[in-house]
Amino acid sequence: MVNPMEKPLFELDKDEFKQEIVHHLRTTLGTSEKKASKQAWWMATCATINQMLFERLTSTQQTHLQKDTRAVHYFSAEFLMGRLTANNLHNLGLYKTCEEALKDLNLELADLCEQEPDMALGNGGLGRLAACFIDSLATLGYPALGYGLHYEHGLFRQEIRDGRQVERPDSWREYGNPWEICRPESVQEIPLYGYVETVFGEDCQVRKVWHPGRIIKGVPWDIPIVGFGAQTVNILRLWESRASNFFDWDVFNHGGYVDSQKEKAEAETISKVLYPNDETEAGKELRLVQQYFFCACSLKDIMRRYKRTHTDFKEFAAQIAVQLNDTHPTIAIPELMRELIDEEGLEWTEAWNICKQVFSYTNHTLLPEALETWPVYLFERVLPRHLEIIYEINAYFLKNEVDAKWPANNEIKRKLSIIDESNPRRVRMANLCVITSHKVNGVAEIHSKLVKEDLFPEFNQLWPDKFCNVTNGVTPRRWLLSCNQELADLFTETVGTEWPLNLDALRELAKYADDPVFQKKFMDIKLHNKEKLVKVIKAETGIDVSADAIFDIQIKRLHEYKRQQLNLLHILVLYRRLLLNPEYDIHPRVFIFGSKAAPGYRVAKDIIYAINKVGERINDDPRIKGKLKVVFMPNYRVSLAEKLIPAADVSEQISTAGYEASGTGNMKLAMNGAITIGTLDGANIEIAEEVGEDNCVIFGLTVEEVKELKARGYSPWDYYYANAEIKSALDWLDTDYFTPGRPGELQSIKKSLLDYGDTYLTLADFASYDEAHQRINSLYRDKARWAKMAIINAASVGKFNSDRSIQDYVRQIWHLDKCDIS
Ligand code: Z15
Repeated sequence: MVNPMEKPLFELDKDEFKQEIVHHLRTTLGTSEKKASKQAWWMATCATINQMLFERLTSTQQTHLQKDTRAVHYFSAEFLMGRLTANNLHNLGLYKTCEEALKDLNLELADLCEQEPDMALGNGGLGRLAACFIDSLATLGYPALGYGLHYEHGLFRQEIRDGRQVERPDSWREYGNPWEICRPESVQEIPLYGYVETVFGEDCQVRKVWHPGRIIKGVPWDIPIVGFGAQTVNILRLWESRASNFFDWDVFNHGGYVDSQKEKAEAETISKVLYPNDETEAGKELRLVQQYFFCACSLKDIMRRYKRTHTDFKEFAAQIAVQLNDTHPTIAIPELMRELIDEEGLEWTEAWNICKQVFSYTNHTLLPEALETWPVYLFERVLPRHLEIIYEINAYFLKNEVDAKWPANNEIKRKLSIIDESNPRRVRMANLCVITSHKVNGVAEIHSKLVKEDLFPEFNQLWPDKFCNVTNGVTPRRWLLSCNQELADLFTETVGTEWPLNLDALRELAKYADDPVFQKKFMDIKLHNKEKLVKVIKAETGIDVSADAIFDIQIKRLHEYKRQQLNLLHILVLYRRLLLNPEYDIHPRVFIFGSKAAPGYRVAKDIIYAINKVGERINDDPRIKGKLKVVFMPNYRVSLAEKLIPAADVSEQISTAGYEASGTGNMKLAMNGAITIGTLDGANIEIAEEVGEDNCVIFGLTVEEVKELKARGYSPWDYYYANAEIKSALDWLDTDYFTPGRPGELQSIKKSLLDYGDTYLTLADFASYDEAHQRINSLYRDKARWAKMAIINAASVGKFNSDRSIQDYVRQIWHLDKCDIS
C-alpha cells in the first residue's frame, strides 16, 4: 500500500530511483547487476540516498552559517544510532519509492536493510536517547550538532555458549560504512600529559603554560542526520584519534620506525573501543583520556566555527549552548576555561561567566556506582592544567557561595566540594557539573524530584532555579513508523498523516478503542508481527513458540536494579505450579528476554546463565504442554529491538522504585500497543498517568515505601520463610534440576537475594508482582478488553515523543530559534 503521507520530497520517481541505484552499482561499487551481492545492492541504494542527503546537508549548513544561528551542541560519549537506511528513507519521504524501485530489480528493500550492521556506539538508554534527540532536533528544524567518539568497535557482540554470555568484538565499519564522511580539513590537535609552567610575562602578568607530553590528532567523521520531512540535515560529528607525528623523520632516521609504530598504536587506542559499562564507573585512565579527547576536539571545532563570524568572545554564550549528556563530558568545563584563559587571553571572571551560560547538565541516574569520580593523582598526570583550574573553581565556589550561605560549616563544605578528600583524593564530576551549569535536569518527574531532594539537596538550597525536569521521549519515526509499518499505515488511514510529527494526533484512535472492526485490524497486525518474530526466534535460538501465546518481553541492560531476577523467580513459581497441577489455568505465555551484561559484572552474567538454563528445562518439558516458554534472544541491540517491540503484548518495567531514572523502552513498547506491567518508577509513573491506571498493570512498593522499608531494616529472609513458593523456587536453584550433574551452578542468584541482602527488594515485591501477572492473565482472556487497552496505550503516549522533550529543553534550557532552510 502506498503510504499517503509520503509526498515525495524530491522529484525522483521510481524509475529514476532505479536508474540511480544501477548507476551507483556500476560506478560507485564497481560491479554489475549480474554479479552484485546483496551487500553491494545495499551500498548502491545508500549511495543513491546520499545524493539527496548531501544536497540538503549542504543547504542546511550554508543557511546556518549565513544566518549565524545559535546552536545546541549535544556532547555525549555515546550515540546508539542502530541502522540508518530505513530511517533515512522514511525521513526523506522516499521509503515507498525506493521499495518499488528495488522491487522492479527483483530485490526487497527490507531484505537489503538487513545487510546494514548496527552502529552500536552506545550501551543502552543514555546512548539511544542521544540518537532520538538528534532525530528530533533535525525534525523540528533546530540548528544542532551531536559531538562524540568515533569508536572503531562499538558495544560487543553477544554470543550465548552453553547458556553463558561470550563477548565478541563488534566491527561496524569493517567493510566501510556508507553514512560517514571524513572531514580532514577539520582535523584537531589535542595535548595530553606533561607539566604546567608558571611564567612571568613581559606585561608583568603571571601566566600558566602547559607543556604537554603528547599531541594526539582528532579526525572528524560526519554522519548526516536528516529530520522527518527532510528540511534540515544536521551533523553528528564523531572524533577518531590518530598519531600526530607518524612522519617524524628524525625518529625514522634514528632507526626508530618500530617505536613510532608503538606511538601510533597508542594514539589510535583512544577511540578504539567503547567501554561496555552501563551505569558503572570504570575509573580507567583510557576512559578519562577518551572523554577529554572528544570534548577538547569538539570545543576547538566550536571555537573554529564561531570565529568564522566573530572576532571576540562577547557573543559566545549567546551563540553556543553545550548540553552535557551525563557527567561523561564534564571535562569540557575546565577545557573551555583553559582555552579562554590560556589560549585566548580572557580574564578568569569573563571565562567563568561564559562557562556558566554555555553549559547545562543532564543527570541520568542516582546510583552511587554510576556517579563518576577520578583520582586526583590520575588527573595530575593526564591533565595537570585542568586540575589547577578545577581547584580554582572549587576554591572560588567554597568561599563565595558555600561560606556565604553556611558560614564556617565544614561539614557542608566537605560534602559540596569538587574534591572528595578521602584517600585517595578524588574529583567529583557531578559536583563540577552542578556548580557550573545554569540548568541541571533529571529525565522523568520523579527522578528530577529525587535529584533535587536526595542527591543534591544543598545545591538545590543554594540555587533552587537551577534544577528542572525534562521527561525523556523517543522518536516515533523509528519506533513506530519505521519499525511497525503495518500499524503505522493503519494509524495514517484512521487519523491522517500528521501523527509522526504530532503524536498527540493519535488520541483520535481512542474513539475506535471499542470498535470491534478496528480492534480486529489492530490485533491482526499485532498477530502478524508476532508471527514474524516467531520465525526470528526459531532462527536465532531454535526454540518453537506459538504466536497465540502472550508475548511477555523484558528488553534492557542486565542490572540487579532492573530486576530480571524478579521475572525469573516468577517464571520458576509458575513452572512449579504447572508441575504440581497440570490443570493450572493460564493462557500460554512466552517470556522473552534481550539483554547484555557488562563483561565484569558477575551477578548479571549469572542471571543470564540462569535464564538460559531454566529456559532449556522448561522449553522441553512435555508435562507443561507448551504453556510456558522462556526465550533469551542473543545480542540484543537496536535492530533487534525493532523486531521485538512491535510483537510485544506485555512490557516488563519492574525496577525497584527510585532506581530507574526514566526508562525509554517502556515508551516504545506502549507506543506499539504493549501493556505495561510495572512499578511506580521513572517514566512508568507518567505513562500510567497518560494511559490511565486501568490500561496498565501497576504493582509493588512506591519510592516512599521503599525508603521506609529500608529505614526499618529489610530482611529478605522474612519473605523467604513467609512465602512457601518463594522458598521452594529459591531452594530449587541449589539443586541440579536446571543444570543436570552440576548442582549449585545457579546458587549465586539465591545468594544475592538472601545472603547478600537483596539490595533491590526483589522478594518484598514478589507477591505483588505475582498478583499483577494474574491480572494480566485474566485481562488477556477478555480479547475485546485487551484490544481496547492496547489501542488506548498507543493512542495515549503522545507525551513521550522526543520532539516534546526537545521543545522542553529549548524552552527551559537552550532558548533556540527554529531555522528555515531555503
Ligand atoms: C544509562 O543508559 C542511563 C543512565 C546512566 O547513568 C548511564 Cl551511565 C547509562 C539510563 C537510565 O538508566 C535510564 O533510566 C534512562 O531512561 C536513560 O539513561 C536515558 O535517560
